[in-house]
Amino acid sequence: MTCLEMRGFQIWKGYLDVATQEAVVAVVRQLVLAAPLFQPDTPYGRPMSVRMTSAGSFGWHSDQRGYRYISRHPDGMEWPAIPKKILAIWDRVTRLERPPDCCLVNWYGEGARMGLHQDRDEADFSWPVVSVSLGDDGLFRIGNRTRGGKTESVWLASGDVVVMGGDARLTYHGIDRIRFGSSRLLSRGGRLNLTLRVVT
Ligand code: MD6
Ligand code: FE
Repeated sequence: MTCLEMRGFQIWKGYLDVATQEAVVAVVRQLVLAAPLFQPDTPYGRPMSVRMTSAGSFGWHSDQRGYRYISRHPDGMEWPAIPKKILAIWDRVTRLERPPDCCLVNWYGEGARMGLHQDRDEADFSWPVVSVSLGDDGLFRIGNRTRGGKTESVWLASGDVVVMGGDARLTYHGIDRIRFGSSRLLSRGGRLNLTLRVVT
């Protein structure tokens, strides 16, 4: 297996084999039945193009009141537990004793994107964030620790795992676009990205 290193991000190409990708998609389908995808507004009042939900003790949310973690789905139900199959990926790639307490699920349909952002709503930036890509390819852009400056991009394919830790933990990053229909993993197309975080 090859690991690219880009600006401190570890990019594990092909980390999950197809059978594991299919098994993870199956548990994400169950998760989405328990905690439906929703389309949050940015604090600036515009809907995000990505649809999302979460598992774990905390779920990520955004609305007029800002970006934050909340302990229940916006519809009122508890977030489902993080599936063991997904926790196993965190264990294997980080070898940390502590499990994550949030798995954010992002679904990108045709035309969806995610602007350059920092992940900084967590309490302790010494814990890494791990992301798992499933389905269509996504163009991942990596910038700097402050806004602006030169960036570098890499296509993330289904089964790729990214670890953002250490000096890269507060680096700006985003998804410029997806190649809709490039993968056959998800029956209706699109891209799933799971990010595992330690929140508290
Ligand atoms: C995405 N990923 O791949 C968006 N965040 O759809 C992220 O925002 C991300 O890939 C933290 C760590 C790794 C990531
Ligand atoms: Fe992020």
